[in-house]
This record gives sequence, C-alpha cells and structure tokens, in this order.
Amino acid sequence: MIAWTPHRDGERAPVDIVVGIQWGDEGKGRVVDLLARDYGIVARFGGGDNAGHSIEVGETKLALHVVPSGVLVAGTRLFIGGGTVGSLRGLVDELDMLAKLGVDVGRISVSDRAHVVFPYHATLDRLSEKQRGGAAIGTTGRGIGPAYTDRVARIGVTFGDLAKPEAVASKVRQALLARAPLFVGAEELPREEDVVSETLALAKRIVPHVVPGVAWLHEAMERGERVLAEGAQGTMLDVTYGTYPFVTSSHTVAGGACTGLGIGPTSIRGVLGVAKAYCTRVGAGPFPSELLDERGERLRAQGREFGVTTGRSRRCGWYDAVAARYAARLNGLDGLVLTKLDVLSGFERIGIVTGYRRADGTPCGVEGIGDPDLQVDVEEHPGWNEDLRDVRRIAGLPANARAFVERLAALTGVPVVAVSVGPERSALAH
Ligand code: 2SA
Ligand code: MG
Repeated sequence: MIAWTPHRDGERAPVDIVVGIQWGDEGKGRVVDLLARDYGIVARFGGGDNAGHSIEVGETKLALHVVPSGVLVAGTRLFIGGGTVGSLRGLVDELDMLAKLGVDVGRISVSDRAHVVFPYHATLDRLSEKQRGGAAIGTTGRGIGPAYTDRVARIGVTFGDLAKPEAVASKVRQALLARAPLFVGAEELPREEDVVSETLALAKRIVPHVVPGVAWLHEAMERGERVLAEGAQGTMLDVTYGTYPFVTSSHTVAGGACTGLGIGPTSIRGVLGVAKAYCTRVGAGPFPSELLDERGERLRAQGREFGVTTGRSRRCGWYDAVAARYAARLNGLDGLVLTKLDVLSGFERIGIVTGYRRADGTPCGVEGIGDPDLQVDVEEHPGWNEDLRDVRRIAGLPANARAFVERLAALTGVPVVAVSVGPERSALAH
C-alpha cells in the first residue's frame, strides 16, 4: 500500500504526479503500476523511448519505453501526452508486444500534440555525440534531443499530422532541408521518399490511437476520472534544472506534467517522489556521490544496475541528500517512496551525502555540481544483515534500517510513505 497526504484536496484536483528525484531509474514504473488501480488514466507527460520502465507481475516481465506503466492494470486507460516524443516503430513494436500478452491496446491513446521521433533523429543523436568527443552526454541514442530540437525549431511532425499524408510529406521535406547540413559525417543521408513512405505505413497502425489530447483528457476529468501523471527519467536530468548539459531534453520535474499534459496547476492534487535508497546514474556527467570503488561495484551487482533501454551499466553511489532536498523543492513533493532498500542489506556501513564543498572547503549547494574539485560530506550509518523481503511495515524494519530511512526522510524534508524491500510487486513496507 502506498498512502500519502497531499496538500490539496482531490475534489477539484484530479491529477497526482509521480516523479523520479534522482537521475532516473528510481523505480517509478513499479510505483505507478501499484498506484494505477486507483486512477482511471495513467498519463506520460515527457520523454520518449529513451525511458525504460521495467515491471514484473507474476511471471510477466515487461520493459516499457513509451506506453505508461499502468498498462498491466485491467481497465486503466493509458495516455501519451503532448509533451512526449515517440518513435513510430517503437510504439508499434510495443503495441504488438502488449497485444501478444493479451493486453487490450485499445486503451492506449496518444495526444495529437506529441511529436514524432524519426530514425534520422537517432542518426543525428549519434553524430552529435561523436562531435562532442570527450564531452559526450552518453545519450540513449534514441534521437530524443534532436526530436525536441525540431519541435522548438518548429519543424517537427506531430502525431496529429499523421492522419494527413500531404502534411507528413511536406513537413518531412522541410525538416530534412533544414537539417541537411547536420548530416555531415553520416554514412547515409535519409531519403525523403523513404522517410515519408515508412512513416505513412506505420501511421496506419498509430492513427487509430491518436486523439485530440487536451479535449480527451479534460473531458475524462470532467466525468470524474482521476489521472496519475507518470514522469520519465529523473529530476536531475531535467533540461533546465538538472546537471545541464548532461541532461535529457525534456522537463522531468512535476511542473512538466502541466505543459506535458495540457493541464493547469490547479488540477494537481499531490506529487509523489521516488528515490532509490542509494543513487545511480547512467551516461556521462557529474555525480557527486558516486563510489568508484568496490562498494560501487557491489551496489551495481546487488542492485542489478543495468540500463533497461541500452543495457549500459549504471554508475552507483550513496543517497545524495543535497540533490534530494533540491528535488523536493523543485517538485513540491508531498511524499517519498524509497526503493531497493533491500539492496543495502549486508553493507557494514552505509553512507548518505549530506553536503557539498568547494576545493577550499567552503560549503555549497547544487550549484557546485559540475565543479571538478567538488568534495562531499558523507554521513556513515551502521548497516544490517537481515533479509528485508518479508517486512511490510516501516516500523518493522531492523532498527538500523529504520534509523537509516528516518534519517533520509529528515534530510530530504519529505515523509517516506513506502519502502520497497524486494523485487516482487508485493515487497513493500509502509
Ligand atoms: P537522452 O537519450 O537524450 O534522453 O539522454 C540524455 C541523458 O539522459 C539519460 N537518460 C536516462 N537515464 C536513466 N534511465 C533512462 N532510461 C533507460 C533506463 C536508460 C538506459 O531505464 O535504464 O537503458 O540506458 C534514461 N534515458 C535517458 C541518459 O543516460 C543521458 O545521460
Ligand atoms: Mg529506467
């Protein structure tokens, strides 16, 4: 059970938001899957198939990239909002995979305002990473950055366009013309006819799912349906507030749910953050609490920390309370779900980063992230050896584990409303 008390009452505010407060992979998919039965709609508000949400239900293990995580909950409708970008191939493959599992994919709708990620965006993503050389971001290579770039440059193609073949043809022509200079060094230039014909072929499968997103969502809310907005990636990867430029290209913070779904702030009831009891990051960029020793290795092995989308191994470190406090502010968190506490079992001492310092010893906040000489203050806590898998109440955790959770909550400034203690859906203490 996950129960938390948001500031606002739900009567006129039908939307709750779930966001990751670290660098992604906090376990949002599982939290959304658990909460979904209380909502009519689960909605993705940003990102694209860079995301990798893994959920396990019984024997079924799913890796979702575009479709929201509530898809395995019967009856819940899934909405892919206007703030997202999506590859048509990726979406069709995911629909096929779900249909094969017996899931009713008629429940999945995509906003007409979402933008299409073309294969040439992925080519540009890889070229741009190559050009950056040593400063490469370590993107997922899915073309997310270039697709959002085209959206802002006003040369993107929306899902709403897909029903109009002439619009697709002329917009693709325009985009390729504008982007031609960027393909220097590409092995092959995308051919307009190929892009258009492939797009139109896939569009036949997608168009039945495309809806006028704003009307669709608001009419559902007016009928009394509640909406769970599912974030992708994490707060520290937000395009404005994250560890720029080592970020993704969308708004991953709770505020992104407003623009990404087309709703006003007054529609939002509560914001639930999700964090691991330690910290991981995949890709390049600053990571103050990173452990480059055998403790990091051990977290990776025990936590099975490998990317769901790319298979890359994730960098691991201690819980970073400085970044977490920053995230609590940015998202306006009402509660926190702490995941993977069980992974820490067996560590003799467990750290929490409580402060940052410049090379000369002066304390600093997140503005210091990126300083190559940044030092961190680590508070060490005694570990525990017990297996946590069967614990169902936070009060029933071994004393050291409970003290650790309480300290995390106090340092983050947000109540911990649930703690995951094992990979199964039910392995949750509250
Ligand atoms: P991009 O592809 O332009 O969004 O990459 C920019 C940065 O954002 C990071 N990023 C992610 N970080 C964690 N998890 C993500 N999803 C997958 C997963 C990642 C994977 O669930 O494991 O499989 O590798 C995700 N998506 C983007 C990325 O690493 C760059 O630092
Ligand atoms: Mg992930």
